[in-house]
Amino acid sequence: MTGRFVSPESCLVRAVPDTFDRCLRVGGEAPSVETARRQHAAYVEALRAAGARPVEVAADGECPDCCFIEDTAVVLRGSVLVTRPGAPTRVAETPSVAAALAPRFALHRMEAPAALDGGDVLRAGDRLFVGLSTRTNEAGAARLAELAAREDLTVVRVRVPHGLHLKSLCSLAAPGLLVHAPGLDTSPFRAAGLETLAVGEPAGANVLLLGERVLVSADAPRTREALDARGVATVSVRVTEFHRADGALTCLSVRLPPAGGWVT
Ligand code: CIR
Repeated sequence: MTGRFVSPESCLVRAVPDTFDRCLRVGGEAPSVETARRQHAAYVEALRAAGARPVEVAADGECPDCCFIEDTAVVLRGSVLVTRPGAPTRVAETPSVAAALAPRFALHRMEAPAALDGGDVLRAGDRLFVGLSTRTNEAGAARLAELAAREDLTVVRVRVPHGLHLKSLCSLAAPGLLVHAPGLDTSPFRAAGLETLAVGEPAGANVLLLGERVLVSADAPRTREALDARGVATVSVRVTEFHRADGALTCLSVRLPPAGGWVT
């Protein structure tokens, strides 16, 4: 493995728009904009407390899902792929994210018919696991693989059997430990040397590893206990309004590594 796992140097977050209650979601009750803003502020504070200096991109009311900024950008090493999100209503989110990244990273683009959401890309060392989902297609995965190869990163395709994104179903709780929802085929991850831990709580499969600590949704107390029992330092964060919008912890930020390191 080249490069080492590090704490993010900084991260991009995007404010919750006034239109957030019109976000895409499979069903259930619409999120409250006001509560979402309070929870977002606490999430940003948790990032700050973990040392991952948050930088905010302004909200865009024309894009109700814009706070799910992870879906718009995938960090490689010195460059970033600005995605073409798989939901048509989310495509307009990317220009302002690209503008925020441009001073620091070389940017790559993605053209139709390729589509990819950052929530479908899980970084583990030199590997990028990419979920083929309702949002990410083979052309999107192929574009990612082409760019990744230029930076000595390997792309491993994984079928997303249900749910929105690959990272709705799994995420890293430590550099070598994958937490995952039951029903996900973990063989590609085990083949890459990752240990796997099934967690029953749907909100538990998406945790956010930030250096020495891991953010866990307050809706996943048993997952937190299981991680604490393994000596993982967890921090509970309440993101109920983002769960209502089919989102979770990783999707609310793009983590930016210092040179030579990788982050989740
Ligand atoms: C969507 O359907 O696109 C948003 N409502 C949720 C996106 C969540 N993103 C993520 O998990 N990476």
